[in-house]
Amino acid sequence: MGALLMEGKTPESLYPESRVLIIMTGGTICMQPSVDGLVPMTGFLENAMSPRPSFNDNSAPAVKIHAYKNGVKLALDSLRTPPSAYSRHIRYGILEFHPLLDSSSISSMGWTEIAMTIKENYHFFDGFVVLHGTDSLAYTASAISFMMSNLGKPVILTGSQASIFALQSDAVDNLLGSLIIAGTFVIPEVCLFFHHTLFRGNRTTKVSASSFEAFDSPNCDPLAKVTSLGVDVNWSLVRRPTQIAEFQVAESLDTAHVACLRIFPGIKPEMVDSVLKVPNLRGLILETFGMGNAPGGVDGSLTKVIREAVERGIIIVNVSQCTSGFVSPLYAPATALGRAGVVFGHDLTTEAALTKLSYLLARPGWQYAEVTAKMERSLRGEMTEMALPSFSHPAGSIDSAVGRLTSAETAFTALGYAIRNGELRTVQQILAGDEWHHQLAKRADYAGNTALHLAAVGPEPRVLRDLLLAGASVHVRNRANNTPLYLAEKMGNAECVRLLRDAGAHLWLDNELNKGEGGSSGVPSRGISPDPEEKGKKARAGAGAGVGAGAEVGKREGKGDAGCVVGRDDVGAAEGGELAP
Ligand code: ASN
Repeated sequence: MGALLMEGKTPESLYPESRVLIIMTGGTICMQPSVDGLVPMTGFLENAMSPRPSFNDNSAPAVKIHAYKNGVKLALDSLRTPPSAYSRHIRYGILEFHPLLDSSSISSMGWTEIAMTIKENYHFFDGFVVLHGTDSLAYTASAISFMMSNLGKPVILTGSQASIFALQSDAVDNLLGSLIIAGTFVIPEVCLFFHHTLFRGNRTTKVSASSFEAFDSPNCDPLAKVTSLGVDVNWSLVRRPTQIAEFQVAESLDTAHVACLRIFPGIKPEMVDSVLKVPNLRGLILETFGMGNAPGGVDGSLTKVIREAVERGIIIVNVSQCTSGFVSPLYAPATALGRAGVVFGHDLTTEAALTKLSYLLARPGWQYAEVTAKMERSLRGEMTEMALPSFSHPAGSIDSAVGRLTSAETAFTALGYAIRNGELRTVQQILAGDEWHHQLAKRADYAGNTALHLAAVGPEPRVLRDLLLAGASVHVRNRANNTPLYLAEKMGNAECVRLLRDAGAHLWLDNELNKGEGGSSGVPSRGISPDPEEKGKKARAGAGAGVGAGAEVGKREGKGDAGCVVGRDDVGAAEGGELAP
């Protein structure tokens, strides 16, 4: 199916659009030479993206989209990409921060600004791309990953080693890859995309000052790779919220009272002591040798200095200077540090350790014991947790045949039946197996309906609750472009609606601005024609939940696979149920 091109008219497309907000903070990607060296320049949308066909299909260039900044509603110019390999356009606008920074100057205030901007705009976009300099990118990615809890949508940070205005640059690839992933896949993590690779942000570190392959994630495989065929997502690594709670942002970090110190051969205990005696210091990241070793000193004086600091309430976290591997009290020097009260950061990067400690120290009311305990556990996938023993249900322990199903297809079909019939126990048995079974909660059938879509129209809300707790995404849409919440509302499943909303689900706002200014040539309602009768119903439902009439209003064309009337005029493909909006 191709775009309908009419001479002299705005080209229209039969492909649906996703919507992504780009947040521009600065960095080389937007820099131009000046007498003072390279400096960031404003006007990225007009100057860098609009002239490039891969970022602008030249459809309706006047379309405005809404975004919020500090409570002010802004009308942003938007552009859209040509259809991607996933048969979607990505429509995007850019919010530029002032001033734009070289990322070496970013501080925790910048992290708060990024996180709060995403929070303000969370309900209006399918995903977020943050453009940022590379120098401190891994710190920012780590910091905002801790600040955000129950994230349900992709947040992708990227930048480039050469300016987008340079003849040879990595900027276009990095930006386009980020945009397509953010608008296509529900990867609900803070990620860093660079050189065709999507990393978990809090696992990254900048490994090259000049190469286009600037980042690595030495202790965690990439979440996705861009190949000539599309995007290859490693779904088994992707983390999802597994509690019923809304997206939240912790506004502040305490970076003012933490420090980082790299141990070197011959380091004097007095040097370490003077850092530990900086007034009001609350935490120190100690970069040690290999598996966590530091010179004890002939008389153990370094260990003594450290013990005294711990006794004063300073949290000292041991991380390795090596890029891969982990720290552990294996060797005597590391054991001595552990006995002195040092916390072992396992395979945390320095960037993640520093920002995690800053995040934990800023949580109101959290004391030493709580902070150190949280430091040793993974909060956002930032450290490798001890593998839990995986157990597959022994044959016979489950009284129904589904327990012995081996093929994913068959198991998913059985899960679907159980959900439709409200058989809670059977659903629990299927999901309670090993990781392979657990993944079923995230698959989709040929119509793009995930288990959550089926549960939303099913008879048993407790099934829906268990799926949410198993990590099912509330934001995935089926091929008709409908979310589980939309289906639950339409079926009048009040308890499912409540659970889904508690888990952060929301209906989509239509863009009133475009209705006003662009009329029908404005941003299409994701390819779905609103049915006037339904629209009234949605407006009421939406108003109660603090949102307006949704763009998810389905066209009454027939029964969708979820056993509910859904639209069919969308072409959103499904891949493992993970295709987003
Ligand atoms: N100095 C630049 C920055 O971090 C480096 C870059 O973006 N490649 O802003």
